[in-house]
Amino acid sequence: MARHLVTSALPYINGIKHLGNMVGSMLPADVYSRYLRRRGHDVLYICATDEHGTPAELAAKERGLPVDEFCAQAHEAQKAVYDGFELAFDYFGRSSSAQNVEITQHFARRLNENGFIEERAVRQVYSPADGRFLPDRYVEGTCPHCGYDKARGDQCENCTRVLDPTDLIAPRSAISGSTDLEVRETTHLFLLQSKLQGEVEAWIDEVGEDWPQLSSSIARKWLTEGLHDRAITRDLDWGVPVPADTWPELAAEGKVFYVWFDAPIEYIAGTKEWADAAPAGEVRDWKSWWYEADGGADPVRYTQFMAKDNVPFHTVMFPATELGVREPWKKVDYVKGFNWLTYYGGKFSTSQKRGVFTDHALDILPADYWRYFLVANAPESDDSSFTWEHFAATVNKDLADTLGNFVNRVLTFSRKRFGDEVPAGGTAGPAEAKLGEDIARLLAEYEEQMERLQFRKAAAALRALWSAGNSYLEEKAPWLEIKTDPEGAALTLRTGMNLIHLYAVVSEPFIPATSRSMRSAFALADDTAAWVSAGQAAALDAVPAGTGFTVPPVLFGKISEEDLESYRSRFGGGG
Ligand code: B3M
Ligand code: ZN
Repeated sequence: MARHLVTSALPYINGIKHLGNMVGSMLPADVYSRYLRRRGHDVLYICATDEHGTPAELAAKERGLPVDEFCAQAHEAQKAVYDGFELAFDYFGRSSSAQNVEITQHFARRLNENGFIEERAVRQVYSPADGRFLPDRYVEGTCPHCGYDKARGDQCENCTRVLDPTDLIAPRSAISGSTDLEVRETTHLFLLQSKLQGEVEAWIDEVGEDWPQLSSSIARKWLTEGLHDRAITRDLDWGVPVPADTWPELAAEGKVFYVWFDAPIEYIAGTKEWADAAPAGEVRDWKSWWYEADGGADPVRYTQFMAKDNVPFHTVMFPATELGVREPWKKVDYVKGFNWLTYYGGKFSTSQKRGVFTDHALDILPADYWRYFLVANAPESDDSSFTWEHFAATVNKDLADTLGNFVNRVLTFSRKRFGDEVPAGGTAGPAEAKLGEDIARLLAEYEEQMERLQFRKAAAALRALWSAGNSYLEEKAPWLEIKTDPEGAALTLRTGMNLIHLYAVVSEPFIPATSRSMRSAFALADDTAAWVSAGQAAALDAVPAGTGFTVPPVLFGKISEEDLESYRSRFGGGG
């Protein structure tokens, strides 16, 4: 048993996320966390809404709400969707929390004491029409690298390059659209990342070795281009204030930290929020997860999940911050980066409202349909494309036919012929022995791929486990066996029920609700948390003869041509 800290990139507060966001961060983190918990590890999965910065201010403005009120509402709205997806966070915090203010300010003070922060006068985009500076997303224009014409002042969504507002070609105000922009001088805090380049490189040499190619290549590319000193404050009303004890003038001017400075610190602060929210009598030691004691406490393995545009911040910039603080804060051990999920080959886009949003997805179908499809098709080695046709084909074949139908056939037929208890009789023969071997091998494969965080391959192994049951059932054909050898049919069905019980245990990380429904078909003592070893699985005897059972409602409905038509017309598709 080990201690596993898991975090997924913090979803911005500005709007409900689309399926691409879900599959590139929170969902695989949840599948992984659930798997580790089932294997008996001590797991802490922390996530939060990322509430500062220009996206929050702009979204609040669009709704006509004060930004704090907007964030409180939007946090609840996102949380409701994640509950709907059954994301089992240990804590879902808020980067605007008091805990994050405290720890972010502490980090800044320490970086300053250690000589990694400097005040610099900078030239910034100012909009006379809006009467304010326009940091980050308050400016839009054409990307100087790829020519994308809706690039934002902080980053180009198209080529993922990090930008400065003054880099944009043909800039315009995102507030008023004004193109009458000038450049004025103002003072900001700079994080002297250039001084930390060598240390970050040495750290990546040490830990980056077994990261997926996507994460390590992005980190390397970034380091090769050189770590530049970056402004970590902004002229905004909303954010973590610059601490007045250290920078009285900047604090008086109302400067706040840049959102990308405080957001990763929220992983730590979210853990403190979790501890502070402990029910009476329960002690939660947040620091033991983050602050590396000199021996003693069990080591923590820290895994982060994110889409590729977030990788530079997590592999280079946040580690630079942590290193510069000169305190033993836990740094990431494994960075699981994802490519893009596209919508019919094009971009899913929150700002352009294209594709399927997570709340709408749940309006149409329960979470398990989405969880399975998305993780089985996670954009791991390459971008992958969402189409309604692919989604329907996968649901119908894997979930409805292979898993759902198996469960239903076995239980319905057994009840019809043998009543409400698992039937007794028959002696396991070569077919059961072969099934046991197949199951043990596929389960080992599934475990290996989960340990390696290869989600597509893990899903394929899970699917193969489900298929093995179908092959067995087809081969034994209990509906024929019953005519000549009722004992043999009883054995076949009992074996099938044991497979259903096994599926309930091992499928839980992917399809938790369906797992509960499969598991609760059997009147067994509550052992739902227990994993199954390959040996136990091969024995197929966890559900003994005489156990009462019920037939659960159909696990997965099929998606019809008609449904498909309606999804395509509601969400657009093919075009
Ligand atoms: N909120 C970016 C995003 O939503 C950002 C991640 C922060 S992780 C510390 O893509
Ligand atoms: Zn670009």
